[in-house]
This record gives sequence, structure tokens and C-alpha cells, in this order.
Amino acid sequence: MSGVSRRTLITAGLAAASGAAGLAVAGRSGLIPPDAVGAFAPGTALTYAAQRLLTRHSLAREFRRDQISRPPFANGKPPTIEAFVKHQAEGFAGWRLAVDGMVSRPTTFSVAQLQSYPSRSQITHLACEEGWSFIAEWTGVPLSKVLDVVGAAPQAKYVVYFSIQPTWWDSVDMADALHPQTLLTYGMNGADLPVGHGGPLRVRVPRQLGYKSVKYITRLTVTDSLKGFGKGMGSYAAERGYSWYNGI
Ligand SMILES: Nc1nc2c(c(=O)[nH]1)N[C@H]1C(S)=C(S)[C@@H](COP(=O)(O)O)O[C@H]1N2
Ligand SMILES: [Mo]
Repeated sequence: MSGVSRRTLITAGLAAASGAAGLAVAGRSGLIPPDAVGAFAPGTALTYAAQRLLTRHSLAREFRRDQISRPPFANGKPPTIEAFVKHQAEGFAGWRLAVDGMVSRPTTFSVAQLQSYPSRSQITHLACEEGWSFIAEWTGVPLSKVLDVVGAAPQAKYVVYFSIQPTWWDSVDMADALHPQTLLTYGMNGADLPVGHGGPLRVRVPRQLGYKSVKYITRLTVTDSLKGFGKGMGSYAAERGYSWYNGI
């Protein structure tokens, strides 16, 4: 059991299982998700603690090329907001990703700059919380590479990401941010990422449900606390009752 003592595991397991008092213990171990408030807190904390202790390095399943869904289902229509329409008309040449927060070199990247780094492609499943799903090949730069380029501080605990759509922002802990399958994607099924699927730039977190894979990304912030973002629950989705952590 890499890096986790049996005692930590037992403590966190008991903590999560024993409800509110246990939450305080698990919190000191850094195993409380930011939306662990209210009646479901012990349950969501147990899921998160167990996943982080047991499976933080495990890989999401990757599929064969002949398993790619054709045609892929696209959940949303491209944004109609003026700023996006203008970028789209310009072929996204002016699209920028700002990376800031606890980094030694805050940087603004064009899509072309991100494409200049070594890419990773993987065929993974995107599952919506509403029940549908599809398999696609996603190509992009590992988020860990971008965090390395900007010099993310070792004390950082989360990466918060923002879409050009103001209500779509979310965050992951460093275990998911540094995970080799977490990508900033710009390609899908061998072509540019279609706008319906988040082009020109989308976070893919294949170890969590679809809504963590936010489309039309314009900014990443590295932080040690989620308190200053919205209501402090880690995402807009969490503020609307979806769980912040939804590992699959
Ligand atoms: N910016 C933005 N990101 C988003 C969404 C959205 O509406 N806007 N929908 C989310 C949800 S609920 C799901 S299930 C997936 C759907 O991915 P798809 O459009 O590639 O099918 O995108 C997620 N990311
Ligand atoms: Mo979804």
C-alpha cells in the first residue's frame, strides 16, 4: 500500500465511518472534500478518503481504437456568448490560457504553445451524471507538465479551472491535477477538439464524472485553499448539489 500506513488508513476509515466527530480527524489528515457540509458529509468524506488512500495512483481504463463511439454524443451546444463567438470566428488564434496563483512563473499560453509540449493521447470513457456516456480519443498536454512549466508551489493543494462560460468552474486536488491521465485537451479522435466537446481547450479528468471535464478553459489557478472561490465548495456544480469529488 504505497505511502499509506495501515494506521492512517484505519484512522481515516474509522473517522469517516463515525460521522461528524470523525470528520474532524479526517480533516486533519487532509481527506475532507470542500463540499463536505450538511447531511451527506460523512458519506462524501468516506468516498473521498477511501479513494485517496487506496487508489490515488490507479489509472482510468483505456480502450481500443475500435471501441471509440461513432458518432460521439455531444452534450452541449457551443457557447453563444459574444466573446466565444468572436474567438471561434478567428479560429481561436487569440484564445489564451492564464495560469496564476501559487506559481513562481505566472504564464499566459496560446493553444499553439500548449501544442508545442509533448502530447499524450488516450482513449477513455466520458460518463455524464445523467446516465449517458461515450468513448473518445483525447489528445492534449498533461496538466502536470503545465504545472511544471509555471513552477507550481509544493504546498499547493488544488488547481481551480475556469471556463469562458462564467458558471463553469471547478477544481481538483493535486492527486488528480498531477495524475498522468489528467490532460488539457485540444484534440479529439485525431482532429481538433470540436467546439461541441469543449474546443479549443478542455480539461479532461477521466477518473471523475463528465462534469469535472470543463470545456472552454481560459484560466487555471493554483491554490492551497478553496475558501476564496465562490462559496468555498470547490466548484459551481458543488454549490448546486453535485458532489465535488465523484471518482469512478
Ligand atoms: N464549459 C462547460 N463545460 C462542461 C459542460 C458545460 O455545459 N459547459 N457540461 C459538463 C457535463 S455535465 C458533461 S457530462 C460533459 C459533457 O461532455 P461532452 O459535451 O463532450 O459530451 O461536459 C462537462 N463540461
Ligand atoms: Mo453531465
